[in-house]
Amino acid sequence: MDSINKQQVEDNFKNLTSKDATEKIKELSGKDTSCFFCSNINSGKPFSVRPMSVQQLDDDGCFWFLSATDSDKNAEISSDAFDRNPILNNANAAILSTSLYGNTHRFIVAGSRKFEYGKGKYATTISSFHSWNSGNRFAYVYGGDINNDGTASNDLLYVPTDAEINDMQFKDDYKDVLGNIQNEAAQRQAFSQFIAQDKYLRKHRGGYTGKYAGETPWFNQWDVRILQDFNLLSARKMSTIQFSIDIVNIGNLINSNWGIRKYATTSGYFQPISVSYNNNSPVYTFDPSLKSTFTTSPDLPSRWQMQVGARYIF
Ligand SMILES: [Ca+2]
Repeated sequence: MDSINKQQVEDNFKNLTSKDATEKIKELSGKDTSCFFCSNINSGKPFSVRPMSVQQLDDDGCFWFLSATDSDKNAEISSDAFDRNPILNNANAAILSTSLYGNTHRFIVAGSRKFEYGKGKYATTISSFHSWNSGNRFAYVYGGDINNDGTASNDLLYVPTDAEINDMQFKDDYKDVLGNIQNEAAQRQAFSQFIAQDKYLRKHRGGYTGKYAGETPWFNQWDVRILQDFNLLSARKMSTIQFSIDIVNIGNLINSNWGIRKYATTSGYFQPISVSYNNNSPVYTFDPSLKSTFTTSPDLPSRWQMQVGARYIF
């Protein structure tokens, strides 16, 4: 549309300001119940628009989109763009980064073979499916609003050097999750050891972590299905009784250390260290019981499962 406006001579485009702009906005919004909200971001992406419904327009030309009914739409816009947007300074700046979603690599091996024997009376089918996946993305963020923008989950973590850790103030007599009192020295030492055990953090000491720069370890899953057919032959037709066994994540059945998933967090926002302010000075707390970035998930993807079945085919 902008290129058309530049070419044609009709009077259909005009820059308005102050009272004239307000009056025109009122005129337009009074005619229609919806409009398109345009975001002209500068990240190389096409011009984007979002349909919105105007609820009210005040005398200063301000639109009000809030509604008394709640469909979570307004909250979703706010949370995704702000609360769940790990940043260094300005959450409104559109900066391209690694996506939180999707695994970068996946390798799959699948196969199936049917064995027939007993002069057609029996058949055994063995199927195997094995996949290897790169890990899920997550962001290292503070547990606390260190940049004071009103959100305590969107501030990317700075990885201090040991000298800088010595200058950080930790909350004395902090009680960890196990109920033990941890003084400043214990938290400093544990935080330094935590950084040292993390492959990404120890490479970025003296700098900030990247948005969704964390990646959980690769994981694999091996599934097996066995079908046993008993063919019942008669003069008129053949019917089959079939028994099946499905074993999901059979590697974990063979060895409890196989087929497991490791996570830093299930939310995508890992907060290893917390921060609050005391007279404008940051005060940190680090739980020394946190000794490694990744823990084994206790959820079903880290377990083996079996299903048995039977069916009559005729
Ligand atoms: Ca913040």
